[in-house]
Amino acid sequence: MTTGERSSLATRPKAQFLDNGYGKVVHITPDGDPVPGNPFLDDPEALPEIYSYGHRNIQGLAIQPETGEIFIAEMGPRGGDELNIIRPGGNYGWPVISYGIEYSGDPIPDGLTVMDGMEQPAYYWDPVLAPAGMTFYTSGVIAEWQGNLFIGGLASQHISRLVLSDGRVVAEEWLLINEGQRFRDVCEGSDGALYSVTDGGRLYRIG
Ligand SMILES: [Ca+2]
Repeated sequence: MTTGERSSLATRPKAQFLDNGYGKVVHITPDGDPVPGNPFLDDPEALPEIYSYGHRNIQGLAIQPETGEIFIAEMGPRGGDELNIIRPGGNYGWPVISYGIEYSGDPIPDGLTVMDGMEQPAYYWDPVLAPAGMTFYTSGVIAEWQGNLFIGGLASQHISRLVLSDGRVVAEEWLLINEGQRFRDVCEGSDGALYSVTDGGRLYRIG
C-alpha cells in the first residue's frame, strides 16, 4: 500500500522520517501486520510497516509480472511526477530532491535533483501527467503492447503507455488524447482488453 504526504508544507518533511506514515510505501499482511523481512524491523525508531520512504503522493502501483519488481507512480510538484522502481529501504528523495518546482512557480527549497543515498526516479514527466492507477499489460490480444506499462493521466487527460527495457523507459505513447477525460484507473480484463474508468464516469475498452 502507498500513502501521500498530504500536500502541505507542514507535513511534507515527514516523508523523510520513519516514525510516521506520510509519503511511504508500506508492506503489510492481509491482517495489517508488518511483513516479516521488512527493511526497518530492527530500527526501534521506525514504523515496522515501512518499505520505502521519501515519496510525495503515490497514486499508482503495479508489479512487473516477469521480474516481480514494484513500480509506483507519484504526483510530484509542477514538472516532477515520477515513476519509481521500489527497493526495500529506499529513500526516494522528497522533499529534498525533485525535478519539479512548486505549483506557485517558486523553486523547491534547495532545488536539488541528486543526492547520495537517495534514489533517482526511473522516469519523470515534465509537463506532468498527474498519474493515477496503473497496470502492466500481459495479454496477447494487442501483441505489441505485451509487457508495457499503462498509467492513467488526470490533469494530462490521456493514458500514458510506457515501453520498458531493463528498468528504463525507452518510449512513451499518449492514448485517447482527445477525449477530455481524467483517466482514473486502468486494468486488464479477463478478455485480454485494456479497460479504463474516468472521473467523468466513462468506461473505455481498448482491444
Ligand atoms: Ca523522488
